[in-house]
Amino acid sequence: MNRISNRPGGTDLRSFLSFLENNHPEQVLRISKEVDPDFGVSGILHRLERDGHFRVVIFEKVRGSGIPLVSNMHADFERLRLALGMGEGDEKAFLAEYSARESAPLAPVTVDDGPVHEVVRIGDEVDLEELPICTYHELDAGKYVTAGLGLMRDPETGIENIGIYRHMVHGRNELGIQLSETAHGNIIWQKYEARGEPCPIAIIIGHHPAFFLGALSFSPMEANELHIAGGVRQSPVELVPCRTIPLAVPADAEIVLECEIRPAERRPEAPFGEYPGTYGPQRLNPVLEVKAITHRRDPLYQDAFVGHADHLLLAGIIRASAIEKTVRIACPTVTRVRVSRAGSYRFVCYIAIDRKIEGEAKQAAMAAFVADPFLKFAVVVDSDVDIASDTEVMHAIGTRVRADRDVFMVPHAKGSPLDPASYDPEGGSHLVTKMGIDATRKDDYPAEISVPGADGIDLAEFIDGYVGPGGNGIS
Ligand SMILES: Cc1cc2nc3c(=O)[nH]c(=O)nc-3n(C[C@H](O)[C@H](O)[C@H](O)COP(=O)(O)O)c2cc1C
Ligand SMILES: [Mn+2]
Repeated sequence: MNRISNRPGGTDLRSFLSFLENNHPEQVLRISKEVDPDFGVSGILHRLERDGHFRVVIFEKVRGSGIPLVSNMHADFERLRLALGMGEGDEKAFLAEYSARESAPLAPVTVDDGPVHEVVRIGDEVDLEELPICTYHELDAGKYVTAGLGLMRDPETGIENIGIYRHMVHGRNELGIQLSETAHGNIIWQKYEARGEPCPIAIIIGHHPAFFLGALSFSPMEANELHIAGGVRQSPVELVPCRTIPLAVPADAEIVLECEIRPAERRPEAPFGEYPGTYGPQRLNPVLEVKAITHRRDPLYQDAFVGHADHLLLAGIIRASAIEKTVRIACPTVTRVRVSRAGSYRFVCYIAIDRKIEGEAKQAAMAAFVADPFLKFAVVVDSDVDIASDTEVMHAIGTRVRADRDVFMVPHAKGSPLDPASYDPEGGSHLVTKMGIDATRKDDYPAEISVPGADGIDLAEFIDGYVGPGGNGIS
């Protein structure tokens, strides 16, 4: 494990970007030509992704705004690893480091002033049009803020909560919000709603990827994601009090929108292109009034390319950490857990176990479902199966599963309201059917083929210039 000593990547967005530009320039792409916020930004990101490029992209000039746009920050695993200050390590090492930091939260400290208050615009001075907010997919209902970290406080417990919730732009000082039934943010908002009171929410835009990783931690309602973000970036978050709402926000953010969710008001929101690769359906969703915009003198606006690597990888890595912790409690012989890219980092999870007794595999699958409501397929394999390989997992399913014995289903379970195969995808139902698959070898599994002595053969003795694995094996 590689711990940060002097935090070369800094603790805010701009310091991480300069760290990348100075030390890992291959990670950054600057586009200076003017780009259209409507499909222009997403068009370039989409083409880059299709060509296998996952750099963070700085759009220096987005039409209609004087503020640069930082996009695609979380689309590449190596960047997320660098964000934790890890010079090397695979996904398994990254998850171990992330989980350790998640379990060591740091309380924030309050400061009087900070860069995020260099410019303060209140009331009539608020104009969202100043920001380079984009339209991404063809049928999207409008422009969307896609990487705002929504900070709220539970009115009963006083505990702060953070999540990213998408915000459709309704007007110069009005936004929509989609609070999934599965999000804590939804429960908190409902508490204000039941009292008929406005729900204060500060939308934090532009921060260090380690802050994002901590703020999005998959943790119980009682956990405060501000503390976890401090733990994950290994430095306490400095908070400055908002000017118009009773919340305090990270002093080193780029931009903050101080908002209130108006009680009882609803407006049509979406369709919006979402992570399953389909549009989330239109719903009657709450409306936010933006009471103030505060930002740095030369702010950076950050977005996330929803439904693409940027969004999928960030959310997926965090989910794997939560699933692994829960599965380990339920099944001590677990050797590895992976949320697969093939399942949009949400729907499909592979679990490798060193099976000792019957029933362990199903126990592990059930634990995975308990940990993550979005998960729909949990596949459990033996520990000699490399779960980094979808091919090896499919081989285990193909050869070791007898469906009537090894598959179980959980109908009417809580899943993602964006699941295109839910009980009512058009209506945005979050009820789904989950499937657990025990693809481990059973006790009656026949002997597997092997060639005696193969491991001891030195191929160079037989083949001139043999160079071993990789390439075509012959120089
Ligand atoms: C780019 C991105 C966009 C997201 N959009 C939404 C959204 O619109 N609504 C939502 O409820 N969750 C969304 N999520 C997931 C939540 O942010 C995530 O589950 C978070 O941990 C929820 O926090 P909470 O349970 O504390 O409210 C998004 C995540 C990412 C990374
Ligand atoms: Mn939470």
